[in-house]
Amino acid sequence: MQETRHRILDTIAAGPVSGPALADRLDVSRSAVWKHVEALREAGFDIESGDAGYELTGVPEFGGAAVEYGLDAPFEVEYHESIGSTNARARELAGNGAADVVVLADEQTGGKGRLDRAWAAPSGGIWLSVVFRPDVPPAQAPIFTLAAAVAVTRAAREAGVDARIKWPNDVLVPGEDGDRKLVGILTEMEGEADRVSWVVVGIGINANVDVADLVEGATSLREECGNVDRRPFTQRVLEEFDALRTDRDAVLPAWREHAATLGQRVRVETPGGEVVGEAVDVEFPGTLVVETDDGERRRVSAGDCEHLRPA
Ligand code: BT5
Repeated sequence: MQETRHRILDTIAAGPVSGPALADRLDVSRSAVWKHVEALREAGFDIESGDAGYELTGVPEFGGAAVEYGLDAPFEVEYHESIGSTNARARELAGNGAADVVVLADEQTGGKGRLDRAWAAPSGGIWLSVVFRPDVPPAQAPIFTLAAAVAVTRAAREAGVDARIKWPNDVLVPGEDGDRKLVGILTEMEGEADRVSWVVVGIGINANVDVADLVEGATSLREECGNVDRRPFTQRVLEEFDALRTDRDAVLPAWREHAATLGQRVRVETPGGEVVGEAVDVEFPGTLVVETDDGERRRVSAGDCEHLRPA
């Protein structure tokens, strides 16, 4: 959000302040104050103007300005009520040089999973993509997928949901008839051999949506704990992700703590064939270590992972 608008909100959140006093404090003209207030009202902020001046009485439920307001992370948020895919838009922004921008949508009409699979994204979800430019080699990019999984898992657990991470990119909720998928993550990037140019981490959270509007095997926050307040939930995810993308040593310990995959018998479909065995660890930057039945330790850096019943 524009700096002046942010400061206006902060100032009038604490109580009414007159237009001239605001203009004075922010060192802008009175008509500029009026224009900013009008723009904020249009963005959904409730701003009353009484005898004592302007006062903030309500923050919009969801949207770009709503998520930016009070966000303790350096992201600008571009909001769309409906968009094809937030990842596609984020890639476009990344190509134009954007950094630390979040594309957020209420609904996606062409959401994408990995390998061009479709991602169901009806209205009421939290569909977002973070564009950033980390100073790391491309081979380390998987750490950001794991960081995103940790960030959402923490937010979901704080909301009271028994969320766990399935390697490499899902957040699940265990149920009587098996695990159900709450969140999917799609990381895309562009770079040279030694350095990433940009990374887009797409996070799809089935928030306030009916499971009937998703796919078989999916669940939602609404289903697990009732509707959530999407604004603070999204802020929580972005703040956690921001902390972890810079403190990369903290990612694996947190990931292990919430992992559903470790200790499980798994089958991983990798580009180089199938690996079956017990998932025993995860290593930087996101490599799964699988101990096969003949005692060999195989390291898998990408693939589709299935949790099997014990042999
Ligand atoms: C993923 O792929 O799980 C990555 C999903 C990433 C979605 C986000 S939303 C914001 C951003 N913008 C985008 O366009 N994408 C990202 P994968 O591991 O390939 O899993 C895809 C599979 O999950 C599908 O084939 C379905 O079986 C299943 N699926 C589809 N929609 C789902 C949903 N809403 N909830 C749970 N499972 C779903």
